[in-house]
Amino acid sequence: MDFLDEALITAKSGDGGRGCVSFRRERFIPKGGPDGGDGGKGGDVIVRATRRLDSLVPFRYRRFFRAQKGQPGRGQKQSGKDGKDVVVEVPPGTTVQDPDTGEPLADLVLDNQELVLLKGGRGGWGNQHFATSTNRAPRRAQPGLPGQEKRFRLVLKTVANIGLIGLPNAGKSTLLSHLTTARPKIADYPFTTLVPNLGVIVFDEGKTLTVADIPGLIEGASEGRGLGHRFLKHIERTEVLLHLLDITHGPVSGLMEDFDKVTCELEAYSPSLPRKQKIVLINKIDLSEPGHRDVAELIKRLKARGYEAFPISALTGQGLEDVKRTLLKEFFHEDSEG
Ligand SMILES: Nc1nc2c(ncn2[C@@H]2O[C@H](COP(=O)(O)OP(=O)(O)OP(=O)(O)O)[C@@H](O)[C@H]2O)c(=O)[nH]1
Ligand SMILES: [Mg+2]
Repeated sequence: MDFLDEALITAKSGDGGRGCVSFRRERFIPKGGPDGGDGGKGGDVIVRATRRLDSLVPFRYRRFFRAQKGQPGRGQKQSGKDGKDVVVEVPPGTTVQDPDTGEPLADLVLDNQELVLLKGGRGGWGNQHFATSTNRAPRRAQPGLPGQEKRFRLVLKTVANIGLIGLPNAGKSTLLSHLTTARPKIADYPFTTLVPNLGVIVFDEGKTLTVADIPGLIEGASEGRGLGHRFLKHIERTEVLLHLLDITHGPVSGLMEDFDKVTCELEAYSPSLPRKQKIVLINKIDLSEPGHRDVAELIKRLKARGYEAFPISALTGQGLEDVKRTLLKEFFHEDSEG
């Protein structure tokens, strides 16, 4: 899968057009006054979010964005045309940063949200503005102001309602493929998922929620171990996290350790992450014997810490109706019976 979540671009706004030096020429008026028009304004550099894009891949092929120059002014007080703006289209969820300081300059979350990154140069005044009582024939006009050139870093942080987290191999991608039409790679080894996958859960009445499946987290992820840290930013904007535990990692104490490990990594990455609404899914329940004591004990322990937990099988779909109902309630304040 082609995925790119960071890109560097250079953009330049248009130079202003220069003002014109010109004098009126008409029959019977031998010495017409100055009539040089103003130069047009240079085009702006605009960044705009569009839902048509979902990655920064287009920036692999185009890194330079230049707005048009303003046209020079002309005689008969005609102003030059303004230069055309250049629009840098990005997927929703993109932040624009200063590449040197990392300072955020823009955060584009909504479809069609836009912002002027660089203003075009103002056009120069034509000589019509420079006539005075002592100089009725000024030969002076202004050049336009130059546009600005600057580099920007684009960083895409996925905008999903729900984020899937857990250790590698916990079954996150399997769950994504069961809940949504996404078809991520699934395999029985850790780090199957290398880049985030997105899917959409469609409920009755056309309600939808987007889900982000990120690579598994391991201890030290927030310091750069494994792959997960690079992708934690993709769950920053989610509202609910589904935390998957693999029951086959049992006993209960081991599973609670798994849970804490992942929570610690989230905390180390950003203190606000663990405070997101979190629902725990005890996965691969089809592999444990029915009514297993561990499951009940685990649910009890998680509940004591304030978490709702559901036993599920991402593979067979067992228990997923309950999860969906809970999500419906959480996001749409709805009780859908049945
Ligand atoms: N029996 C059973 N196997 C499951 C279940 N969920 C996932 N698996 C298996 O567990 C393995 C890992 O599943 P993935 O969905 O790739 O796990 P992941 O969490 O996305 O793993 P990474 O991408 O490496 O982080 C695969 O062999 C799945 O078939 C389940 O509910 N029951
Ligand atoms: Mg995966």
